Amino acid sequence: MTLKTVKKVAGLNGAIKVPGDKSISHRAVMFGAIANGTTTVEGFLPGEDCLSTISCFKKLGVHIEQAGEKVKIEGKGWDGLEEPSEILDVGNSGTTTRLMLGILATRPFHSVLIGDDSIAKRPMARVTDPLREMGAEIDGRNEGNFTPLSVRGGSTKGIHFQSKVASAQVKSAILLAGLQSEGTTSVSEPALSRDHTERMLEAYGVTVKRDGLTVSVEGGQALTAQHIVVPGDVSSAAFFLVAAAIVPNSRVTLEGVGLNPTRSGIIDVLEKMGASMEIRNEKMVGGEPIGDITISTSELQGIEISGDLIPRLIDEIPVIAVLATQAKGKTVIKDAEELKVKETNRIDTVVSELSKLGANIKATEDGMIIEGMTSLHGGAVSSYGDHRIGMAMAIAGLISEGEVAIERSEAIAVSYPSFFEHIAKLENK
Ligand code: SPQ
Repeated sequence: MTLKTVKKVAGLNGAIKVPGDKSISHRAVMFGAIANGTTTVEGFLPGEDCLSTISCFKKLGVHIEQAGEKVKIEGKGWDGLEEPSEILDVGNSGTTTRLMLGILATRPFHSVLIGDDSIAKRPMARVTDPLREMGAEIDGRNEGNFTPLSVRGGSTKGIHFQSKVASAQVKSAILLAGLQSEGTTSVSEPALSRDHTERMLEAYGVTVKRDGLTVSVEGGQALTAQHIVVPGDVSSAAFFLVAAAIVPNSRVTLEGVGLNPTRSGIIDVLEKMGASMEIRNEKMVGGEPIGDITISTSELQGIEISGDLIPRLIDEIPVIAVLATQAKGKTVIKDAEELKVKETNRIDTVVSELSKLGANIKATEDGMIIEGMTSLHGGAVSSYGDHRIGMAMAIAGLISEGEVAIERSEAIAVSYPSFFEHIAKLENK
C-alpha cells in the first residue's frame, strides 16, 4: 500500500503527451489476437489493465511481444486460441473481463476468469446473460454474475439484445461473440456508448452496420492483422485539463488527445463552464480523431450534467467533481447510476473523499450535487484501490491549503503509470 502526498503548486505550465487510450489499447491487443497475421501497435498504454489483457491472451496461446508502447501480436485467427491450462487473471480490469467473455463464448474449450477484490464485486450478468442466450455455457458465483467465472464456449447463434445500460463493454462483448455466431447479432442501447469497438473492427476488415443506437454484425467474419496507432487517452488528459483550469497561473497543452465524440464530454463540460481552451492540429489517426488541447486558468460556472452526456464522460466524473468545487454556484450531476458499479461505487467514494478536504458535496440517488466555490484543505484520503479516485484526489491536492495524503495511490498505475511524473514536469518550480 503506497501513501503519496500532494501539495499545493504555484502553477502548471508546459506540454505533455498523455499515455495511450486504455479502451483502444485493450481492443488493439484483443483484436490482434483473433486476427490472421501480425498486428503491430504503437502508442500502447503499458498500464496494469492493458498488461492484464496481454497476459490473458498469452495464456490462450497467442505469441505477444510488448516493449513499452510497442506491441507485436502474432494472430492465428479465431481458431488459433487454445484452451488455457491456467486461470485467466483479469486483475482490476472490467474491460478485459467483459470483452474476453464475448470472445471466449464462441471458443470450443473451457476457461476460468478471475480478478481482484474490486472485479469480484462488479456485475457480469449484463454480459453473461446475453452470452448464455446465444448458447455459451457460463457459470460463476451468484449464478454467473460475479467472478470467478467459467466459460465453455461452443456453437452460438445470433440474438438481438436490448441493453438496459449504455455500456461499451456490454455492446462489445455481444458483438465479438456475434462475429463467430450463426446469423445476425445486434445490440441496441439507450444512449450511445463509446464506439471504439465498431471503429476498430472496421479497421480490421469486419463489416459493422450502425443504425442510430443499434449496431449489428453478421456471423462468420474473420479479422485481418493491422498496424494500430493508439491516440492519447482523453480520460487521462481530463485530470490535467481540470488541473490547468483550477490551478492559478496555469497554461498546459495536452498533445495528441483522442477526441472521439463518444468520449469527449469533458470538453463540452469545460466549455459550458466557461474554461479558456483551444483545440489545434486536429486530424484522424487509425479511424479516431485526435488533436492538441491548450487550456489556461479559468473562471468557471456551475452547470447541470445529465442525460446522453453521461456516457460520454462517465469515467471523468470523479475529476469533474473536483472541477465543480472551483466553479461558482451549483453543479448537478444526474443520470449517472452506472458510477455505482465501477472500480468502486464512485458516487460514494468521490463524495466521502472530497468531503474530507472541505468540499460542499452531497450524494444523490443517481449522481451528486456540488456547491462552489470552496477552498479545499489538506487531509488524509484513500483511492480505495480505484485509479480515477486516486488521481482526482491528487488534482484536489494541487489547490488545497495543506497536504493531501493519498492512501493506496499505487492504483493509479492501472491507467496512468506516469501520472506523478507529469505533475512534476508541469509544476512551476
Ligand atoms: O475497464 P474498466 O475497469 O471498466 O474501466 C473503466 C475506467 O474507469 O477506466 C470503468 F471503471 O472504464 C470503462 C468505461 O467506464 C472502459 C470501457 C471500455 O473500454 O469499453 C467502457 C466503460 O464501461 P461500460 O461499463 O460503460 O462499458
